[in-house]
Amino acid sequence: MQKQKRVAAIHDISGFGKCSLTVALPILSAAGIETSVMPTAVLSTHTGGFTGYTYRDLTEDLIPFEKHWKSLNLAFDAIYSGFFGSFEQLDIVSGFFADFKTKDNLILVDPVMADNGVLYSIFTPDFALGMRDLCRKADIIVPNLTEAALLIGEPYKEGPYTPEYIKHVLSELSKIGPKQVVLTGVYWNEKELGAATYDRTTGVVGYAFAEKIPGYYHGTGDVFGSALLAALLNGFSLNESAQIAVNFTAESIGRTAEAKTDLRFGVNFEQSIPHFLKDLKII
Ligand code: PXL
Repeated sequence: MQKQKRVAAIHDISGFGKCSLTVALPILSAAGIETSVMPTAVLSTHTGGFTGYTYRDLTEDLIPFEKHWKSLNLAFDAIYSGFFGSFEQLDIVSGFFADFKTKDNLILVDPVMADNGVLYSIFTPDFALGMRDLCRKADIIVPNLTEAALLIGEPYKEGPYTPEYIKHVLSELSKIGPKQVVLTGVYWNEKELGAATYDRTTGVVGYAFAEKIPGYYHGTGDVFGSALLAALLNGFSLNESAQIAVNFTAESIGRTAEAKTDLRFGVNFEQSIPHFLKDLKII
C-alpha cells in the first residue's frame, strides 16, 4: 500500500463564502491526502463583494507554527500557498519553503491577489512584486490571467484570447522560475473555458476546457488549485490533472448556476466530490 501523502496548506480561513482553507481542506482530504493547515488570516467572509467582514491577521503566528512543525520533524509531499494576510507573510512563507523543501516535494503557489483585471482592494502594487519573488521558489504556479499580467509586468488583456498570447504568457511566467505553469481563465470563444499548462523541461503546452458558464463565481480558483494538487499527488500528469480540475470546477459552477445561488457564496463543489473521486480513480 502506498504511503499517505501530506500537504501543508497555507491560506486564510474565510468563515463564510467557500474559498481558501474551507475549500482546500475538504477537497484534499476527500482525495485521501492528509492536510495540515497554516492559516494566514481569519475573516468572517472573503473580501469579494462583501462589506463589514472581520479580519484577523495571523502574521505573528506563522513563524511559531513553522518552528513547532520543524521541531516535530514533519515532512510534506507538497506545500500549497494561496491568500496571504499581509505583505510580511510573503517573506515568512518563503522561509517556510526553504525550511521544508526536499528533493522530491512539490511547492505549488497560487499567487492569489487579483481577478477580472484588478488587484484585490486589500493589496498594494508592491504586493505583486513580492508575489513574483515568492513564485521564483515554486515548482508550479497557478495564476489566473490578471495575476499572470501582474507577475510578468504587462497590462491585463481581456478575453477571448489567442493561442499565441497564451503561449507568450506561459513562457514569460516560466522565466520567473517555476518548472510548470497552469494558467486559468483561458478561452478562445464563449463556448468553452479552462486552463493552459506549460512544462519548461519538455516545452509542451496543453489545454483543458469545459463548457463556459457566464458569471463570476467566487472561490473557483481555490477549487481548481486544490483539485489540481489532489490529482498531481494521486499520480496524474500535469495535463490530466488540469483536465480533472477543470471538470470538477465546471461541474460545481454548473450546479451553482442552476440553483441560482448568490455568486459571492461560492460554488457547490461538495456534490461534485463523488464524480471527482471517480476521475481520480479512487472509487
Ligand atoms: O479566493 C481567493 C480569496 C481567498 N481569501 C480571501 C479572499 C479571496 C478573494 O477575494 O478575499 C480572504
